[in-house]
Amino acid sequence: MNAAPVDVEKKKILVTGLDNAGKTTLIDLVQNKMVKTLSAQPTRGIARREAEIMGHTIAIHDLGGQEQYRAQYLAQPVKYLDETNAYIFVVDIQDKVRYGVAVGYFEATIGLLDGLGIHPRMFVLFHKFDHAYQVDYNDPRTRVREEFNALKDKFTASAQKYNCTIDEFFKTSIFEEWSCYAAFSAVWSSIITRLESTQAYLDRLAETIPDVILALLLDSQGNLLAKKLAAASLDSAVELVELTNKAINALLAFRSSKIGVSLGETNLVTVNIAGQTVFIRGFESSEKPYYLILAKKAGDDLETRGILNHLTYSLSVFLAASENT
Ligand SMILES: Nc1nc2c(ncn2[C@@H]2O[C@H](COP(=O)(O)OP(=O)(O)O)[C@@H](O)[C@H]2O)c(=O)[nH]1
Ligand SMILES: [Mg+2]
Repeated sequence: MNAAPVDVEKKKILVTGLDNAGKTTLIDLVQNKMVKTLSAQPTRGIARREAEIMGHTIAIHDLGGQEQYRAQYLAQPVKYLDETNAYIFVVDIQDKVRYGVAVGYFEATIGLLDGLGIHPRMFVLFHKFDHAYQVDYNDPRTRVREEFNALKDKFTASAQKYNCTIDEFFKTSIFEEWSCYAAFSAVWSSIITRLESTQAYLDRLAETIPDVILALLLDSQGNLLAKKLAAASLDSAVELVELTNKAINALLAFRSSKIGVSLGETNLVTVNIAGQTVFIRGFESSEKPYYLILAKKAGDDLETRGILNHLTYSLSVFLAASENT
């Protein structure tokens, strides 16, 4: 179904949504913290940036959502939509007045993609899921959750009109950075086959270790390549999200610290976060650096170090073996 990619190494992600949805802020966040930027070429109404993930060049096209630009894309669909591998639609969940306009724009774009025979992986981000909105969403006395679900149904129905399926919906907020990384991590995995198998491998590895709460695999840029969460062992999903967020931030801080630089690729640091011990272990595969983050309930550190050595060895062999797939 997908348009055959001319260059398998190159992938295109299209990010659209109304103006003020938060697209540029969101991409800036992910790009600055996570992705190795190759280029940024802002132009009027469209910003194209390139990033590199697992040997793939990923072009992120940020389509401005102002009315004048929307009309422009819709009039020249081939120019803007061609060869899209993943399509991200960003909705300002706090902008209730424009829910209808947003769905209309989404549907018009899906229609054009379908007309061109392009069927990308599709993601809808309910963005700005924070502050007062989040409070209302969690308050059963308001109707916010019902409104949210009704909006989600509208997107699903719009996609179905063109026999398209939305791969995943996300609630994102720049105030919960992890929510943004998780959404983009799902997008990367959907278009890079190697990441799907890496995820399955990490799942299998993590299942063999007792008491693992969290296992994350990141590349040297901090891109989340795979994640395994044992939600059941924590009190709430919120706690887990916080732990993950802190672990990633600890890694990013560590990487830019003096010790992080001098220890190089065979480093191991431990941090105590929210009653858990978080191990950050750097390793190499095919001369490229990776990080494995493991969170466990405090216990026998020596045993965990042994486990980490075993895990990173397995992962480095696996990553090297899957290099050319
Ligand atoms: N509350 C909240 N505001 C956000 C979030 N992301 C972006 N914004 C704000 O939304 C406004 C529009 O953002 P921008 O990225 O320019 O939107 P764009 O037109 O879609 O590119 C800015 O004032 C941002 O600071 C978020 O997650 N939560
Ligand atoms: Mg913008």
